[in-house]
Amino acid sequence: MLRGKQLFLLLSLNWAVSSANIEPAATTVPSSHAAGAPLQAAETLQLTDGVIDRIASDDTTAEYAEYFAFPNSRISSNGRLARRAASARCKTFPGDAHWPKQIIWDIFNLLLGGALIPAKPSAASCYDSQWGPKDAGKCANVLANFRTPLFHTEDPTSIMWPIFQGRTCMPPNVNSAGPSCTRGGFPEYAVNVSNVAQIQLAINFARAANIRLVIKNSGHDYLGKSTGAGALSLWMRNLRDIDFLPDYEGPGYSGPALKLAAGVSVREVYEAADRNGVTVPGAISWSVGYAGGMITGGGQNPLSAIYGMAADHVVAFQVVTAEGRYITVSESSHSDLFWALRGGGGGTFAVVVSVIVRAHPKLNVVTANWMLDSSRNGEDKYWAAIRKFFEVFTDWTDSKIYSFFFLTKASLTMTYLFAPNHTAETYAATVAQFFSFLEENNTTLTNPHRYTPHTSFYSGYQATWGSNAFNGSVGTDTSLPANHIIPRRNFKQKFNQTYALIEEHVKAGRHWLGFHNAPVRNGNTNNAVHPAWRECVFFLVTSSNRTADHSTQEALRIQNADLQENILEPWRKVAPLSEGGGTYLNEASVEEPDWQDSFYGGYYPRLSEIKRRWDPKDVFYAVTAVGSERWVVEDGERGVQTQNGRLCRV
Ligand SMILES: Cc1cc2nc3c(=O)[nH]c(=O)nc-3n(C[C@H](O)[C@H](O)[C@H](O)COP(=O)(O)OP(=O)(O)OC[C@H]3O[C@@H](n4cnc5c(N)ncnc54)[C@H](O)[C@@H]3O)c2cc1C
Ligand SMILES: *[C@@H]1O[C@H](CO)[C@@H](O)[C@H](O)[C@H]1NC(C)=O
Ligand SMILES: *[C@@H]1O[C@H](CO)[C@@H](O)[C@H](O)[C@H]1NC(C)=O
Ligand SMILES: *[C@@H]1O[C@H](CO)[C@@H](O)[C@H](O)[C@H]1NC(C)=O
Ligand SMILES: *[C@@H]1O[C@H](CO)[C@@H](O)[C@H](O)[C@H]1NC(C)=O
Ligand SMILES: *[C@@H]1O[C@H](CO)[C@@H](O)[C@H](O)[C@H]1NC(C)=O
Ligand SMILES: *[C@@H]1O[C@H](CO)[C@@H](O)[C@H](O)[C@H]1NC(C)=O
Ligand SMILES: CC(=O)N[C@H]1CO[C@H](CO)[C@@H](O)[C@@H]1O
Repeated sequence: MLRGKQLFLLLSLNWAVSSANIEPAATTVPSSHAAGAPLQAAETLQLTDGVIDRIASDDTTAEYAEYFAFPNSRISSNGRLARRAASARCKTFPGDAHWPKQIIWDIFNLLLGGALIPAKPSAASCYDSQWGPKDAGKCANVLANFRTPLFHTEDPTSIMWPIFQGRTCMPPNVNSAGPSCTRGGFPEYAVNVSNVAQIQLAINFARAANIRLVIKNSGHDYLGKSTGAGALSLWMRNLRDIDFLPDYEGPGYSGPALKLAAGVSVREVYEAADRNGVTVPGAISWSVGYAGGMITGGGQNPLSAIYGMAADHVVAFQVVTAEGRYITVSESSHSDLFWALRGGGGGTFAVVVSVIVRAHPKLNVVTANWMLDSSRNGEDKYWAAIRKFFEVFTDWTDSKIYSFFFLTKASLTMTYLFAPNHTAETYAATVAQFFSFLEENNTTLTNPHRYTPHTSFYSGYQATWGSNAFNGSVGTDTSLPANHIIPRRNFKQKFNQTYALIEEHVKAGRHWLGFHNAPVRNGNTNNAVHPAWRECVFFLVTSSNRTADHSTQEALRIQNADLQENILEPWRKVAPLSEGGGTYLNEASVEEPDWQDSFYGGYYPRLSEIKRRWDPKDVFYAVTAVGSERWVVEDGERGVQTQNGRLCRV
C-alpha cells in the first residue's frame, strides 16, 4: 500500500540505496486484551524489540538504528546520542549541528508508514511565505473559520489560543497580524498518529535526537501546552475508536464502561453513551478532547454534583511511556502513574493512547435559562436581586445544580442552567425562593425564566452546550484567560467579603463567566485532582481586560500585569489555597505565580516524584506541567510566556 510513496520518497532523496524497501516499524502483537478490554485496532500495531532488531540489521537503516531504539538496549546503551542528549543545555533546534539530517527524517517517515507531516502554520495560505505563494481561496477558508474550534482541531498543529504560539502567522484581518508568516511557536513536524507503534517510534526518536516533543489532541489548551517551536508533535486526533463494554470487568470496577481512544471528542463520547443508554461525565464544550488534557487535568463537568470530576471515573489507561513502552496503567498496574494521570495534567507523564471509563445509568435533567437587566429595573432592584442570587447560591449547588452565567453591571445572563436528577417539580421548588423574591420586589426578567425537563443527559446537553460550538470564542488573541476555584466554607463564612468582591469585580467591568459547580466524591477519588475541586461551590472564569489592546508585546505585558495584580489577586486573597481555594490548571493563566501550589494544591511534591520516576530525562515538557520548572522556553520578551523559542534547561 505504501510502496508507491516509499519509492517516490527514496528516489527524491537522490540517495544511493540498493534496497528501496523500508517497512513501517510495527508489528501486530499476539495479545488481544489489556485491563480487561479488547485492544483497539490502533493498539495491536506496536514497536517491539524485534522490530528494532530488524531496523538494526537492515542495511538501509542499520546506521540510524540508535535513533529509534529503546533506551538501555544493546543498540542504544552508552551510545553517542544518549551522551549528547544528557549533556546538552537545550533541546536540539532546527539549524543546529545536531539537528537530524534530512535523510534521517526521511527514514523516520518511512518507518512511520508515511505519517510524518512537515508542519506549516494554519494561516500560511494568507501570505507569500516559505510555504509558497498566497492562495486567496484557501485564505478565505482561514478567515471564515479561524475562530471556530474545529478549524484548529482538524489541523495537525494549529491551536486555539494563538498568543502562545507567538502570533507569527495570524489571519490578516486581526490587529496583531502581519506583515509576514513564519513558523514561530509551531512545531517543525507532526506525526499523524494512527497506531501505537508510531507513538513509540516518535518518542524514541525525540528522546535519542534530543528533540522537543509535543502532544496535541484538539488544541483547546489555554496555556500553549500543545505547541512548541522546534518540536516534533504527536497529533492524536485521528485515534477515534469507541468501544461500549456492557459487562466490563476490570481493575477495581465491574459494570458498563466505555473504552475511548485518545482523539475522541466530548461530543463523540456523549453520543456513544446515549446510543447505549448510559451516561458519562465530560466537559461542556463538545469539541474538547475526552482522553487528553481534559481527563488528565480532572475534567470539570455539568454532572459534577452527581458524579464528581470526569477523572474520578477512569478505570484504566493504555499509555506509551517516555521510554517508548506501551503499558497498562490502573489501580493494579503502575498505580503511581494511575494516580498522577487523573488530575496531574496532560503532556508530561506519558502519552495516553486510550482510556476506560465507568458508564452510569440514564438520568433526568432539567435545563433552564433567563436574563435579568439592570436598565429595566433600576440599579437598586438589580443589585438587590444579584445579592439574593448569591445568597441562595449554595442552596442551588446543594441541590446539584450546575450552571454557566455571565454577569455585568448591566445584566445577569443565565445562559445555561443544568439540574441533573431533577424533575420539573423538584427543580421549580429549588429555585422558588429566588424567583418569588424577584416577583415580590417587582423585579422583571428580560428573558423569562424557562425550564425544560429531559429524560437523558444527552437531551439536556443538546439543549444547552451541545448546541453551542463556541464559534467566535476561540482563535482569538484579544485576552488572556484565567480562573479561580472558590470553596464552600469560604463562600459561606466570608459571604459579605466575597459578595463585596463580586460587586467590585463586576462594577469595574471585568470579565465574568461564573459557574454553580460543586463536585462531589464519587467513583475513585484516590487521584491527583486538585483538592480545591472537592470543596468548590463556585467557579469563576475571567480574563484580562477584553476591551483593552493586546496586539503588541508591550500591550500584552501590561494586560498580563493587570490580570495578575488587579483582577486575580483579590480572588487569591479572598479564597487562598490555605482556605481551600485554587486554580484549575486547564483553564488558567500561564503566568499564575506559585503555579505549583495553585494548580496542584499540595500534590506537587508527590507528582514531581512520579514525573522523575517515569520521565527522568524530561522527554515530555509542557509549560506549567509537572517538572516544567526545570526548563524554560527562551522566547525573548513577548509580554507573556509563549512557546516561540528554544526549550532549554533553567
Ligand atoms: C471552549 C472551551 C471549553 C472548555 N470546557 C471545559 C470544561 O467544560 N471542562 C474542562 O474540564 N475543561 C474545559 N476546557 C479546557 C480543556 O479541558 C483543556 O483545554 C484541555 O487541556 C483540552 O485537552 P485536549 O486534549 O482537547 O487539548 P490539547 O490542547 O490538544 O491538549 C491539552 C494538553 O493535554 C496534553 N495531551 C493531549 N493529548 C494527550 C494524550 N493523548 N496524552 C497525554 N497528554 C495529552 C497536551 O500535551 C496538552 O498539554 C475547555 C476549553 C475550551 C477552549
Ligand atoms: C461553527 O463553525 C463550524 C465551522 O468550523 C460550522 O460548520 C458550524 O456550522 C458553526 N456552528 C455554528 C452554531 O455557528
Ligand atoms: C491523517 O491520517 C488519517 C488516517 O488515520 C487520514 O485520514 C488523514 O487524511 C491524515 N491527515 C493528514 C493531514 O495527513
Ligand atoms: C436521584 O435522586 C433520587 C431521589 O432523590 C435518588 O434516590 C437517586 O439516588 C439519585 N440518583 C443519582 C444518580 O444520584
Ligand atoms: C410591586 O407592585 C405592586 C403593584 O404595582 C405594588 O402594590 C407593590 O407595593 C410593589 N412592591 C414593591 C416591593 O415595590
Ligand atoms: C453582612 O452584610 C449584611 C448586609 O449588609 C449585614 O446585615 C450583616 O450583618 C453582615 N454580616 C456580617 C457577618 O458582617
Ligand atoms: C479596559 O480597557 C478599556 C480600554 O483601554 C478601558 O477603557 C477600561 O477602563 C478598562 N477596564 C478595566 C476594568 O480596567
Ligand atoms: C429591595 C427590596 O425591595 N427588597 C425586598 C424584596 O422582597 C423581599 C421579600 O421577598 C423583602 O424582604 C425585601 O426587603
